[in-house]
Amino acid sequence: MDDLFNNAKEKILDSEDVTIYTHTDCDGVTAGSILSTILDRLEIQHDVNFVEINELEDQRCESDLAIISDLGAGQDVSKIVGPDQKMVILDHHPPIRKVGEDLNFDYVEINPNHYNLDGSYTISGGGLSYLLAKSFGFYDLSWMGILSAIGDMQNSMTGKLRGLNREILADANEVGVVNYQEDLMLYGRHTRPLFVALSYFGDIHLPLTNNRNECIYFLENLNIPVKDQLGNVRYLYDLSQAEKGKLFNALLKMMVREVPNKYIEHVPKLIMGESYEFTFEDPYTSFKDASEYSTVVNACARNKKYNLAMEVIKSQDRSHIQDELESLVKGHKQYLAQSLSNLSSNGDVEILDNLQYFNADGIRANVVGTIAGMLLSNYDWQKPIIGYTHVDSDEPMYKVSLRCSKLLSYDGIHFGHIVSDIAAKCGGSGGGHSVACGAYIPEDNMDQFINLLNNSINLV
Ligand SMILES: [Mn+2]
Repeated sequence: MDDLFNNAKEKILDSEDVTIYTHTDCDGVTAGSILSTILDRLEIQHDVNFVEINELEDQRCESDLAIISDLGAGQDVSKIVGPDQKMVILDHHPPIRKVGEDLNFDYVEINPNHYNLDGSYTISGGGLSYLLAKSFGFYDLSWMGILSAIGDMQNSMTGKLRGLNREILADANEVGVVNYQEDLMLYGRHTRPLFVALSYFGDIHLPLTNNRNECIYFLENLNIPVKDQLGNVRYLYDLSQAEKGKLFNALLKMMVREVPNKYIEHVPKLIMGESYEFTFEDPYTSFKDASEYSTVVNACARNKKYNLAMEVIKSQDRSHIQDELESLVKGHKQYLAQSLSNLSSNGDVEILDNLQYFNADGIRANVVGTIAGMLLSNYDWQKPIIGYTHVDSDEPMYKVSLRCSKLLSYDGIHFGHIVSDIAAKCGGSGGGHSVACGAYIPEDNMDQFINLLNNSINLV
């Protein structure tokens, strides 16, 4: 792939102005931020456009060069530029074009799937954008490659980054922008009190789930103080290795009791993994830990504040956007909590033999997946859960989001593949990760989709 990156580099150096088209999720926004930073440093004029997958084909570029990131592999890009213009495609999704396929213009397409590398777990759109930055010697941007990988859940199978992501991590570690360590996989390392983080922990329902008092009692029993000597509440970040070890053993014991035998060997992977921290950020902020940082980017992106998200990533000094950012993140959390409680109080989750589902109309399509994930521990974690909601389209269409426990994927089920097959049978399209994926399904075929999905898996 080195040759391809050099080819892309030449195309950039040959251009007076560039238009970037990037996806609207955390990976896409981060990829756009990396590309924009490269062009800033080269003093090349450029625009960044954030586009949904179904909007890409309609884009028309006026610049010398179009760069498409975290998108493009699965779309017809032939009308975006004309014969006198050039194109660079940096995408990790399954490609529809073969290597070297002729288009009407000069282009280079870089896609790990062309080299038998699985784009879901080995490199993200932002990772590819970083490798391009690296060809200019901009190693300091490697931390953004890590942020995009985590935002894209590239670590979801093993709890660790692997493949080309690992090489980006090595760069980031070497230039001193990212530290990583074996750690407990509790979300909120720097921003959630430990007992709160514990109450949200896990793919599976535990005695601790949504029960803060039980969590405090559990920690006290382990001699892990909930507050320090000054009376400040403690975070996972504050724990000693010995305390983390005790917590690991206790969680392991508790979780093993809760899962069927076939899952037991996989339980440690739910509890332990790798954490990634940005060395230049302050502790106890939303920006220190990569997964917490990705939540901030997602909160911006899902409220269509793409430029704000890009500013967060590109500028170290956030004082001028601090207030806007805080209220946005707070509003986003409130929206999620409100949507969740509306659904729960209406008892709107239907439970089938192998599947549970809810109609999410009234909830914004781009947070239905998040909501589904949050609902999972309240219902049956042993079955996947899907939510669906109407989206704007020529014909009446649902967007479907699926989430399931990692234990199901460790046991060999890949819902991204299953959903992709079934969506195609129902006149729609879909795909994604083993534990988090989605589809677009014509309204009239939604019942068929649910039935086929329910029948295609046998979890008992
Ligand atoms: Mn991506």
